[in-house]
Amino acid sequence: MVTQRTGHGRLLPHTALLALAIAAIVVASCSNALSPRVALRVQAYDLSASEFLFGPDPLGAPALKPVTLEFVNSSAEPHNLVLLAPIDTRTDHDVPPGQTRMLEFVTPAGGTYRFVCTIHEGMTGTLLVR
Ligand SMILES: [Cu+2]
Repeated sequence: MVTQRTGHGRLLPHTALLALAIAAIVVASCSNALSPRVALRVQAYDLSASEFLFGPDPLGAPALKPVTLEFVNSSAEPHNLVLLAPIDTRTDHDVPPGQTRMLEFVTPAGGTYRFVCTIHEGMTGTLLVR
């Protein structure tokens, strides 16, 4: 009696745990593959011939979501978009006027994060995640 019960006791939890682990992996990979990426858009534009801005600023985004960020250079000058750590992703250095670049990343936890153009000192923006 006692031996049989411990025998079942050993088998069933392992089988159940294995099934749960497989189910968790399947659910996790499915939800990643199927969850649509959040579309964000930010542009660089000219305030004057020598003063450039990002807009919108702040740029809002949901926390912990895969996003596709479209960077549109609406300016007459080349610019770039660099999202600083912990996001740590960037376009190429010179995005010509009128061109668009796409960046993909997962947003961090709620907070404010800076992005900059490394060509123009002081050209910065804020990603507001919540
Ligand atoms: Cu710039």
